[in-house]
Amino acid sequence: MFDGLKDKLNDFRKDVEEETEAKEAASESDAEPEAAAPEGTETDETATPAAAADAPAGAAADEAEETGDATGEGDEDDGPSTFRRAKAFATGRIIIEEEDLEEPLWELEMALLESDVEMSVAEEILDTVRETMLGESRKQVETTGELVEAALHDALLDVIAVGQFDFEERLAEADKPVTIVFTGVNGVGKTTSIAKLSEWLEERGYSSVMANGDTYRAGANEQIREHAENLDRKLIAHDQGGDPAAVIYDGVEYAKANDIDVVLGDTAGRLHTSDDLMAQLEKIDRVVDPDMTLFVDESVAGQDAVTRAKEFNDAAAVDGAILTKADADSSGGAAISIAYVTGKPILFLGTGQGYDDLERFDPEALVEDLLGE
Ligand SMILES: Nc1nc2c(ncn2[C@@H]2O[C@H](COP(=O)(O)OP(=O)(O)OP(=O)(O)O)[C@@H](O)[C@H]2O)c(=O)[nH]1
Ligand SMILES: [Mg+2]
Repeated sequence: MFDGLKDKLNDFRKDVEEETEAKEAASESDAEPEAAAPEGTETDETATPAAAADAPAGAAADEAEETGDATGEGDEDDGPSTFRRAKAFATGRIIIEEEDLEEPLWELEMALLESDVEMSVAEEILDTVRETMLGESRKQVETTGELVEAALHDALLDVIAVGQFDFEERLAEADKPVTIVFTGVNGVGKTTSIAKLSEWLEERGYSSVMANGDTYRAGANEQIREHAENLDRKLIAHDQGGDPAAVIYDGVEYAKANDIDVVLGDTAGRLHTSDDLMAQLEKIDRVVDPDMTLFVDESVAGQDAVTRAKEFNDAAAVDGAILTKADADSSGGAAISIAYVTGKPILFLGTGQGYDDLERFDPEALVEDLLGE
């Protein structure tokens, strides 16, 4: 799960380590009296004015400019900076400066975008990493690797944990039955997730009934009935073409009459632009007034899943998301981006086709996994 992203985050750590090691080696040799380094510096210092004096030659002027670019800034801080580095090196502290991070941060940004992390989310991550690494906290860690890890940890957690709430606690506190409606585009795993969640609830002592609000697709009843039978759960279904709101309403009535804790209401896959189907969702909202609407999408859809999450949330006010097929996704961009972009948390990850393949989404555990060896 998300192995490609893991590798890329690890590359960032290596990049920064290499940058700082090179600098540390340089400041170490600067600090040694016998070091030959001054030679280069002297040449630079004499070369710059000389080239400037001989300005007429275009090439020489270019060269002067280049030299100026390369060492100009350095000339001003080189003394204090080298001194600071040497001192820091002697005391075992890490000094990381903006210029050390420039290249690795650029690489990190590219890596995040390649992994389908949404642009605004990637920028937020970079800002936090930059701030953390240049800020005070650098003094509390021992190695550059640890510093990078701490910075990435905070940056990732900040975006991934947006809006998180304890699903089980909310369930425990809510009046029963709790009605949960599942929505999302075709084939992303809504029906499968309902079956998995029904099993997840059973394991925690909550009874549930399934209500098939997908009266649109041929074969939808048969599919969900198979799950209900496998799991020995009650299914409420009407004929194809019926009113989805009426099916879920019946599910709620059944739950009330039979002391069932949770109603799991399926719906047909739809696009947020499909007016008829969106009107159905609104009707479900009016008639049933669900306690929660969960947006389901597949992790493998990456950026598309992020865009859809935003569109559905705008259209139907979702409470949280289930991200399926995480087992087949190497990039992890959707998992990282959805909460930040929608303000609504990812609550579960689908990690396979079995009924047990549903994991509570735990931002802290995910971040640790992403940064683990
Ligand atoms: N590998 C993997 N496959 C999954 C996961 N969740 C669902 N699937 C598969 O995805 C396919 C579609 O799942 P459905 O549950 O039918 O999707 P749906 O959203 O209900 O589809 P429609 O009702 O047609 O809109 C099935 O073959 C599932 O087995 C998951 O977490 N991992
Ligand atoms: Mg379905």
